[in-house]
Amino acid sequence: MPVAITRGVSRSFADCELTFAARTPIDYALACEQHRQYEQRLRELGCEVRRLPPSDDHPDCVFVEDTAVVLDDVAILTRPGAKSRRGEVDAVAEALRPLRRLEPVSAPATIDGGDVLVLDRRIFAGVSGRTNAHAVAELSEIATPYGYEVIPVAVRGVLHLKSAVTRVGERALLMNRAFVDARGFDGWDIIDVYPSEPHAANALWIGGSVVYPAEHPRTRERLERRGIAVVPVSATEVGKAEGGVTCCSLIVG
Ligand code: CIR
Repeated sequence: MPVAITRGVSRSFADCELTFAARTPIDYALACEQHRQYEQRLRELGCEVRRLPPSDDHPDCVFVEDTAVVLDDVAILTRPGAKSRRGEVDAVAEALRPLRRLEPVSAPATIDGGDVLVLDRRIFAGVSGRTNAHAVAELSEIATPYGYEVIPVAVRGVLHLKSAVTRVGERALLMNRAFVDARGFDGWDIIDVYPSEPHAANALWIGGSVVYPAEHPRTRERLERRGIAVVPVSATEVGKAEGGVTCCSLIVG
């Protein structure tokens, strides 16, 4: 049974980092409720959810995805691009320790897990405002001996690579081509987000289904027309913090 590491919503969530979005009020109670429902969907899809307590000193701590890159044999501990987020890593490392060998990246590398899309033995690493070339080199040094190939990808106009492209099936990707160049993903069946839903590319593929924000109904229709089983969740509050559904868990298979 896969383990899903999650972390509760910080009481300081409203002070989250923002890069592209304008700050709008976040409803803390609603954020907690949506997070509970998200965890429940993960359980229904066969995960054992291990929830870490939130940290009030770390507004963005609910976004555990950014603190590690979990591969089959090793977990790479990140050094997040936003200084305010670096202290989030230790608690997640403790949760990962019984499950994986741990390898940290070190300064001057900065990397957020949201920039790392693992597609079988290929690791696409978004070079973004958060993830730099030093980190891509370190990732490659760590992962290559385990049989992975690390491929840097430019990301534009959005926070992370996985805000631009995620996996939604054995051979299918969901993408917004305005944010990432599709040519790096030759051989994949690419489903485009609906044009009026630019932030609809972040989906969590798990247990043969896709956990997906209810806020993108047109793109959801596109997924369903392709035969993809969609499990909707409300993700309005994490969306206001520039987060999505992959960001709120680390799946350890
Ligand atoms: C941040 O700027 O770091 C958070 N407000 C959002 C992080 C979202 N994480 C993700 O997409 N993996």
